[in-house]
Amino acid sequence: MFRIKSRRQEIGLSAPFTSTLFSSQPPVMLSRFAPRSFTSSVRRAAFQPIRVAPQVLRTVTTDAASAHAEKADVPSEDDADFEVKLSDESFETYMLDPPSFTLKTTKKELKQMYYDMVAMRRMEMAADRLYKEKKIRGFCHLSTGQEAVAVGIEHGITKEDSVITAYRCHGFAMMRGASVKSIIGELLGRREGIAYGKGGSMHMFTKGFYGGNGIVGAQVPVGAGLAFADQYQGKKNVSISLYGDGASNQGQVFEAYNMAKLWNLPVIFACENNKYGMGTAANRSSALTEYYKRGQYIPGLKINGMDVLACKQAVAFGKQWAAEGNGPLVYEFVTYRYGGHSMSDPGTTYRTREEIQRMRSTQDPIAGLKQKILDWEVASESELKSIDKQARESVDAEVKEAEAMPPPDATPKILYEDIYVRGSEPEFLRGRIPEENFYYEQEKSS
Ligand SMILES: Cc1ncc(C[n+]2csc(CCOP(=O)(O)OP(=O)(O)O)c2C)c(N)n1
Ligand SMILES: [Mg+2]
Repeated sequence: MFRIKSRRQEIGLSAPFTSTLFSSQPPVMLSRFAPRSFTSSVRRAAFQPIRVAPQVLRTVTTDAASAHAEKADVPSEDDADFEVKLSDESFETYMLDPPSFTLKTTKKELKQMYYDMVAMRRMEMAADRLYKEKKIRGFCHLSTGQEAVAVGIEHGITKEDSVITAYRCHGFAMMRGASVKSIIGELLGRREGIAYGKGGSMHMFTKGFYGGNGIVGAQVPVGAGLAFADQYQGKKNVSISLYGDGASNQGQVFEAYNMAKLWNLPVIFACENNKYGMGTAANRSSALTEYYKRGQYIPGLKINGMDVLACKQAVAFGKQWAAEGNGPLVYEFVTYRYGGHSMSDPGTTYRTREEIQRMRSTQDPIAGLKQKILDWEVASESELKSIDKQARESVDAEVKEAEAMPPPDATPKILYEDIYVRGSEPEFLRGRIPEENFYYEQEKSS
C-alpha cells in the first residue's frame, strides 16, 4: 500500500537531496605505535572546530505563488468551485502516497484565506508595538512569516477537530475562533483576555484549541491524548499536534509517536520547521533535518509551508486519512519566521539580514496568495486593497478595545479562581488537604 517514492522522483526529477550534515568519520584510535606524523595529524583534526555543513537545500519549494489555475476556469460566482493545481514540488513523502496535487477551491475561500493571513499579521504587528511600548510584559513570540500554516490548517479541518501548539500561538488561537480583542487583552493581562489575563502570550485556549504551551515539546503527547479521546468516543476527528524543529528532538515526542502508532490514533504530528530553534539552526541541533521522516514507522509528508493552499490540501488529506482509521502521520511544514525567536531576540545574530530579506521579498505567504488571486482574476487590485483595509480596521479597532479593558482588580478572589473545578481537587497537594482550600464565594457568604 505504501510507496517510498516522492513526487519529484515520480516525475523524473532527481532524488531528493538528502542531508549530509556532518562528515561522520569513524573514530580513530590513537596508538602508541602509530607514526608521529599520523598521530599529529589526527591530533590536529581532533582540535579542529566541528565542521558544520552549509545550510542544506530544502527539497520542497517554499514559493508561495507556485500553484496554477486556468483563468478561464474561474467561475464568476463567489462560491462556485474551480480547480487549482499545486506545484509538483509542494510535497515530499515518506512511506506515503502524496495527497492529490489538484484541489478545489472557491473565490470566496481564497479571499477568506487572504483576509485571515492579513489580519493575523496585523494582530502580530500590534503585539509587537504594544510590547515595545512596555504594555505587554514577559514572553511574547510572534509568528510573522508563518501565517500560511495556521490558516491552511484551519481551512483543512472543522471546528470539531483539535489543535494544540507551543508558545507561538496567537495566530492559531485566532484561527480557532478567538477574537483579536480577547487575544490582545490576554497579552495585556486584562480581565477580559481569553484566559482572564492569567495566561499571557503562551497560554491561551478556546474551543478546539488546547494552547499555547510553554514547555518545549510537552504539548505533543497531549495532542496524542486528544486524539485518543476522539478515538475512544468514536468521533471521526483529527488532532493536530504542532511543535517546532527545535522541539522535535525531545524524548517525549518519540514517546508520543510510539503510543500513537501502537493505538492507531487519529493525530497529525506537525513540525513547523522555521529553520531555527531560538538562535540555533536546524542542522546544528538535529541529526536528521528531514522532520517528516522522523516518525520512522509513521508515514510522513513534507509540505510547502509558505503556500496556504498546499497547507490546506495536506491537512484535509490528513483528516481523511485519520477518519479512515489509518493512524498517525508526521508532517513537516517548511516555513520561516521573519522576527526573532521572541521579542527579546533581534533575530539577526545567527542568520543574515539578506536571508530574512530574501524570504520576505520572494516567499511571503501573503504576497504569494495575492499574486495568485490577481493572476486568476479572483479579485481585482482594488478589491484586495479593500480587504486589506477591512482587516486593518477590524484588527485595529479590536486592539483599541483591548487596550481600554480594565486591568484585573487586585483581590484574592481573582487569585483563587479557576484553579480547580469544585470536587476535582487532588486529595493531597504538597501536604495540603482539600479542607484547606480557599473558596472565595464560601468565605463571602459565610
Ligand atoms: C523543556 C524546555 N527546554 C527549553 C526551553 C527553552 N526554549 C524555549 S523555545 C526553545 C526553542 C524551540 O524551538 P522550535 O521548537 O524550533 O520552535 P520555534 O521557536 O522555532 O517556533 C527553547 C529551547 C523550554 N521552553 N522548554
Ligand atoms: Mg523552529
